[in-house]
Amino acid sequence: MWGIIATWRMAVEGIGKASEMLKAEGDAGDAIETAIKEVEDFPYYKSVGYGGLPNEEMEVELDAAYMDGDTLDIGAVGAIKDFANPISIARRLSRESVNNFLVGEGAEKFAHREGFERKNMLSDRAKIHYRNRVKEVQEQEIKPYSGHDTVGMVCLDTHGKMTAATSTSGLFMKKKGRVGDSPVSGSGFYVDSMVGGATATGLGEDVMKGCVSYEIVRLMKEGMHPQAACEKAVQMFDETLRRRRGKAGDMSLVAMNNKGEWGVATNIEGFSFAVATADQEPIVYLTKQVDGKCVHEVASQEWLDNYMKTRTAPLVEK
Ligand code: SD4
Repeated sequence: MWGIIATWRMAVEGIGKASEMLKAEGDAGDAIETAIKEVEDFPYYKSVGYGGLPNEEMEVELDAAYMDGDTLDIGAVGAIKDFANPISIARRLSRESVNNFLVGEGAEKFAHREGFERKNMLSDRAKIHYRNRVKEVQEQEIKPYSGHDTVGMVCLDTHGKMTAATSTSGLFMKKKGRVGDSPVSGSGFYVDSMVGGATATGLGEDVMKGCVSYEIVRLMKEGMHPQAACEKAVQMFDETLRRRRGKAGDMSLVAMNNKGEWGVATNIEGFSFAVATADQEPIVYLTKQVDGKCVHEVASQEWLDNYMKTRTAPLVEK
């Protein structure tokens, strides 16, 4: 058995590439890194890698993480600038015995010394988005910009090895130095090859309050199916936040266990995700809430066409 699941429609091309590697009995680490790089390199996704939306100071600061579910090795970078593939730097850091999570200048120094590709990650489109947003956002509380989506993946290879990985430009207009849940173990991701893995997208500040990815893996370890584990963890934590704080930020999680079974849960409308396994070609699903329950269905061709059209449409400066 092999499988890979990822947050958001944008992951599907990467998942396609990873599938070919997994089919050929490739390694879950190589497959997930390839898949995430594909998303990082695509200029029209404005929330991951090149083309990602900048912080308040118009700088693109990126967060990424990699976890090996066999050894439990973790590598992560926070608020790193000017490198093409943060995921590869995170994976490289996972092989160090200490200093596994580096931020800002320290992360950049490490990446430079290790010979990772430098790149100015601020695209012209992102500059237009920034200038437009400056006009809108003044004095408003910063929320994850709609369509501002972290890519998170969980992967299982034919050898039974599992990995998890994330990559994001975080919240649009975040403060310089702000780091979200995505590079934080247990919050943005977690994986244990003996059980399974989970990964999150949404408001990092809230996901971190509940270590939601770890909670899902913990529930799967108790014997729950990934779908039941995702539903329970997301629903309970969403309720907890509403009860204790009066509101809950966006929170969407996907999970896969070491049998290739998967699940999803979200507290928003219209969350998309992509899955491929030995039994199914890469498919994009969309979620919707029905009677308070999160259900998912295969995305229609019309939805898929419209997705790309809106992502690549010409941008006008307001
Ligand atoms: C963060 N979780 O930095 C990320 C942002 C995100 O959909 O996933 N937005 O908080």
